Amino acid sequence: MIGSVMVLASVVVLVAIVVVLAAIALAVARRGRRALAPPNAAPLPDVLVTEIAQRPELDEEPTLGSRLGASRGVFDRVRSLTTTGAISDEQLDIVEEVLLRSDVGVATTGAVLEALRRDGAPEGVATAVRRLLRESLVDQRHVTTTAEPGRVAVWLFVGVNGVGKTTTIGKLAHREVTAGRQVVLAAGDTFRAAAAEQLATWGERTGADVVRAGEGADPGSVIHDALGRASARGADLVLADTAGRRANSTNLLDELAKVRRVADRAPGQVVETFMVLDATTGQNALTQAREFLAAASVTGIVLTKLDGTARGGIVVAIERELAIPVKFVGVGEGVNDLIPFDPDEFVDSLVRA
Ligand SMILES: Nc1nc2c(ncn2[C@@H]2O[C@H](COP(=O)(O)OP(=O)(O)O)[C@@H](O)[C@H]2O)c(=O)[nH]1
Ligand SMILES: [Mg+2]
Repeated sequence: MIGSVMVLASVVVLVAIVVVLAAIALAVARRGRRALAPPNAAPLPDVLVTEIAQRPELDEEPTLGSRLGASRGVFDRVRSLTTTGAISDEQLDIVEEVLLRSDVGVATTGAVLEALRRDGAPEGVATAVRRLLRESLVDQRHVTTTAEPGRVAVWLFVGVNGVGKTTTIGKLAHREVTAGRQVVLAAGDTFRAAAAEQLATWGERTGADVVRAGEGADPGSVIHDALGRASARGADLVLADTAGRRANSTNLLDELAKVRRVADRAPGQVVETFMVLDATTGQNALTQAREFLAAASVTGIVLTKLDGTARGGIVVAIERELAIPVKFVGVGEGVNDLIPFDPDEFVDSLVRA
């Protein structure tokens, strides 16, 4: 008995000695490494002057939250409601006013208020509003980039003058070229020469081919030529611009339908028709959209100028009332200022504390 205790004690002592020795060895090794470290470099001068002859292009990717400041501001009062559980009439009034000011529309506002009256806000008012707005947005917003084998995918852009069609095409060209696709831009807005010039500039900036014709040329033939070129060069995608107005009695919507038929004929295949809407026009954007929807089979909305409006809630109104997904949002005039729309990020940007 005593013997085994002594054996155990000596084992413990031995282990302790080994641990102490290992610690000492480690400390010595560390000091040795420190000693080997190079001496400090020469001290930096107080002022470092670097001359940049040309400013490098900043490839900054904006986030939705960083550009939605004005729209988020509208929700300040909702965010400051800290109540949980039953909601007072005054609080419901605040929610109503905020939602209407943000332009989510009468229908969505009514639905949110009804749900709050019925269920209260067990998780807090702001969180409940966030959830209810998110539920008003669609989940499916896939963007198709490929056509059937042997055909060239076409994205057609429609919308009234000045909403941002050409700029959006430029930004998307950059995006797609960066993703490794070969892109051809079709200057289908032949209403005035400047429109084709603008597209040509985007082509130069982004490395996309541009097919254009003179002022007043038939837009259908420009699209046709662009498809021919894309097909001959084995390009992946044609981005087709269109005019947002007509000089004479020719009906704009009839012309769009014709352009679409040309674009969808082999070797082309229209895989996306983007209706471009200007967020700063608020509910007017919805009225415009309804007119176009009848003529063009729109597959997605691009909502531009979200950076310049407090009415960001228009996204909700659009999706609820048109049942067409917002696929991209424009948040500035730069080449990177286009973001694939993410509904969770969007409602967080507005309502989350
Ligand atoms: N702030 C801001 N301006 C934009 C955005 N998209 C387009 N624009 C500007 O809106 C104006 C009209 O755009 P443009 O592409 O020519 O419109 P189009 O007539 O539909 O082709 C231009 O000055 C663009 O720079 C955006 O997302 N944010
Ligand atoms: Mg244009």
